[in-house]
Amino acid sequence: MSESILTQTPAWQALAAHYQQIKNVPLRDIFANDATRGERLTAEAAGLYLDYSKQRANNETIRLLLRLADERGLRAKIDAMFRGDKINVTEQRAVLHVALRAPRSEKIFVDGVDVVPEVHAVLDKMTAFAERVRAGAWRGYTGKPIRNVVNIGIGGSDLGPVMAYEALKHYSARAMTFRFVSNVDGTDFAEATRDLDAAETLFIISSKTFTTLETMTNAHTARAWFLAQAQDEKAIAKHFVAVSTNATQVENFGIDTANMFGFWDWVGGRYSMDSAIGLSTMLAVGPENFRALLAGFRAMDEHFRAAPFESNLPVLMGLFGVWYNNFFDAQTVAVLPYDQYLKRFPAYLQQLTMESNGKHVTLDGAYITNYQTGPIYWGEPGTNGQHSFYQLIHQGTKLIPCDFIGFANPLNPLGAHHDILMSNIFAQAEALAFGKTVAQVQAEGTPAWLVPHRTFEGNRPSNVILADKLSPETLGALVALYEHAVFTQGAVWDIDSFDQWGVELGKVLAKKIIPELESVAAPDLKHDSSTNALITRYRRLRGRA
Ligand code: G6Q
Repeated sequence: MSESILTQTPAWQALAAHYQQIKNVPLRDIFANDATRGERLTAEAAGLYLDYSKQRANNETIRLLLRLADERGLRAKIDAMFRGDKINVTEQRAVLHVALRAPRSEKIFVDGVDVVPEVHAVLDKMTAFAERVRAGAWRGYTGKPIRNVVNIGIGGSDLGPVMAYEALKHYSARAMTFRFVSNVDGTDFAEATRDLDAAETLFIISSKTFTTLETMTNAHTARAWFLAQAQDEKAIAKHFVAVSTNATQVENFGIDTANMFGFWDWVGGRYSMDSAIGLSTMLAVGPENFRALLAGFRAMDEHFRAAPFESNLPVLMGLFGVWYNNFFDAQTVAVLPYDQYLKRFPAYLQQLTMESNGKHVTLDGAYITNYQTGPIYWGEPGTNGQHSFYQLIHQGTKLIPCDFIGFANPLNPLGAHHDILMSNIFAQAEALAFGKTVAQVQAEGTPAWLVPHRTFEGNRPSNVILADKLSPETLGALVALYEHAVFTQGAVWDIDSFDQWGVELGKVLAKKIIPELESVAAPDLKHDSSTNALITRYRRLRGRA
């Protein structure tokens, strides 16, 4: 297998040379020489305004990044995804989360079959079900309506639903309780159900494969918890529904497949929050808001597919990510939503970005030895982070590009709160970019010995994403923005952004260790000395020595 050739391409080489010229140019100077930059270096789509003027880039940088996108065949790759080509090469699958938000009139073919009617059939089934539950017409085994919904799933079958529920809580049915169980740690299930009445509780078992160990363990625990009260297996049909692609396993578990909501192998787990995996979201916010969410996704899809790259939000964001990751050697990206409802957005993005682009071989299987792929994503909602980790972003020795996300109109207007909140986004982005010079610090009468400590170098780049308000539409557009930025980067790095072989090894090893922990007789341990010693100590602490 040969090495990837990305770094030998003309655009890459030109960017490497250009980096040497621009790497020490302060944003302060760039802005001073260009009075309209803050208005010009912006783009807008699907209700989102992106200010990328505080990127360490000039016209030439942008020209070269766009050339890189062209050289890497981004346009053809976008078309291939939307067309339903099997671009997830290692799993031989199409990648069609965009079909989940296509209107009924669209036709998208996978293996000669138009998938859009199936998508809408599932959406209609979800709608009918959600309406019955929300109206109190779907009754539990004692005749009581459903008041509690517990989604059991993990990874892509959990992070999207949790994030969307939290993000859209303002629009949710407040008389209902929504809980999410993902961790195989029994505490997760115990705490999520301790105050719930089984007679009023609906479990959604969300698992594409319906074989995931954590989810199946939690699902069986839920079944036992429910039956301990209901005492009748026939009652299960009223309290358990499934979201899956695996009808056989759903049936084996004892769920009536009439209460199964399907999806397809061309929907990746981390790209599935707008498929039936979003059933908990629809139950919480109602079918109309769910469709508004899909419309937001769709608006960004259309923009990504049709807009010229120079004004294409996901393309620009993706390319700036490459710029810092590969030329400035930035290792992480901070995502900083200034909205409490988006508190789970960074966690959601971690899976979307890192499971997609944390890869070490190209699509052809060549080892990537001479450039970096996906960076580490992390973040917390503002303003909390300002009083903890922002210190390192402002004055540490690492470069951390930031994405600030904010909304003009609050969902909970309370006195001056919102202006205070938003002033912090603008102030942080300004401080990061322009800092505070030695001369400015001296002019404040700071003693000489303290001057270095109080100086801010600046030149810390950020995007500011601003929208009118956090609505289902805006959330859909925001998620699609990141989905497609991830796609753009995967296209440049020549990797499969849609597989996740890296999660396999640990799963296989855990399956091997489970019986070694459980067995009464001391097992013949054949691991390394560290793993053997840990297992032995655990067994002793559990009284199984
Ligand atoms: C996401 C991954 C992974 C997956 C979970 C749950 O892209 O594929 O996070 O979503 O492992 O899988 P199941 O839905 O099959 O239980």
